[in-house]
Amino acid sequence: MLNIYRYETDREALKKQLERSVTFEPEVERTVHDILAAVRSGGDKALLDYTERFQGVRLQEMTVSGEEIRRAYEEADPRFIGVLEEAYRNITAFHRHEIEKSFFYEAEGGVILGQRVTPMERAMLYVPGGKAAYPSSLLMNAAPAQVAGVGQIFLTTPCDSEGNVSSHILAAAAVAGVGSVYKLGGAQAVAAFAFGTESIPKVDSITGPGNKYVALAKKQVFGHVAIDSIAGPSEVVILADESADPDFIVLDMFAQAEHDPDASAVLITPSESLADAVRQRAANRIETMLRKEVIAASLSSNGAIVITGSMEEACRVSDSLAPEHLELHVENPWDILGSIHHAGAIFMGAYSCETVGDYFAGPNHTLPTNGTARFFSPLSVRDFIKHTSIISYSRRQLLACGEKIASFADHEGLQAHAEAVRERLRKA
Ligand code: HSO
Ligand code: ZN
Repeated sequence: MLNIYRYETDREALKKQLERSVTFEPEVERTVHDILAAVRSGGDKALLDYTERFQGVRLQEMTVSGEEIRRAYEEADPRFIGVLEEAYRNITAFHRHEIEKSFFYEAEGGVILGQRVTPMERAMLYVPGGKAAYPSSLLMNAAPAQVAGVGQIFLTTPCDSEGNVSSHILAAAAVAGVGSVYKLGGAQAVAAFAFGTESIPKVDSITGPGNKYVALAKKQVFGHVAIDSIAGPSEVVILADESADPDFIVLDMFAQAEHDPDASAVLITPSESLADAVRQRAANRIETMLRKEVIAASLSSNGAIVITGSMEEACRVSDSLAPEHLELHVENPWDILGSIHHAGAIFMGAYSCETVGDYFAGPNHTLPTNGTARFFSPLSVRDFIKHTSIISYSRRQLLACGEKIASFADHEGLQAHAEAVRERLRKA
């Protein structure tokens, strides 16, 4: 199930094993395109028609009532609510550190320049239904939007054929104080919030994970609204030395693999004995796992154990993958942190496993996948704010440099630009 590759000699085979394709089939692109166009022009009726077709229910009411949300909260296991509340506090506390301040300063000659930070007014958070209906993702999307100061937050999650949505999602919505919950899903929900319909408000931002229809719909409405990154299958790279516990590594690899047959888990280590122990224990332990088929499919098609010549080389291999999650199971993780440049989140040492970050620690679990950690960042408060430049020149200040500016415009052949300045110089 898990093959061992020697980096020195098996580089090509390893490259093949870890190759991910993130292309969307053209038929899916077309379907999504048609859904977006239909909802954009047909509004509520098109939205309800698609919901009936894909969810199997003609909705009388598109929203979940406050009463239903309250009931989900009250009927949930109070210990689960307690954990949700603590996780939500941790996530909120972390995201408060991301708040950006406006700045203003006095430039040369007393000119005042600045950048003002304001939140988006309306955000839609998408939470998938079915087997990936994760309350954790709801908290991870709601907290940064709330900390940013977004005025109105709408949550949408697809309902089942009876028109019901997951009670765990509703309980998490109650914990996060999100009271506006819609039962819509798929590309049609993205379209409705991107363009607005008679009953759905047009929003400024759409975030949250989803299936390929949702991902493509987000991609296609980008520009009409802001979106977060398009998440691919989840990945973990584990860098480990002799000091690592092979059981911890096996379970952390399984944790990644159980998400999806396309998920990828890779151990990179200079230690031959650790590589062997992990392979052996993974083979023994898989039988005990409830999702063993998914785990086995993921590990055999996208998993690997890589033996490198040194820890420095292991760091370079990890950097070349720019993994979504990187765990450092080494004696002194802080010593090698500086050798890692590309990763969505780095988990320091044997007791900082990815599960801690998925649910509880505070940093966002929406992370750049598929090598995009080279240039993208985790979901954050920054995704829910925007910047406005502020420029303030007085008459005297324009007089001092107006001719230079006008001559710049002359060089671009833009007469009105130049005259806009010279008129002021003449009248001064
Ligand atoms: N590992 C996933 C997030 C998640 N795990 C949700 C459990 N629930 C992507 O970072
Ligand atoms: Zn996870």
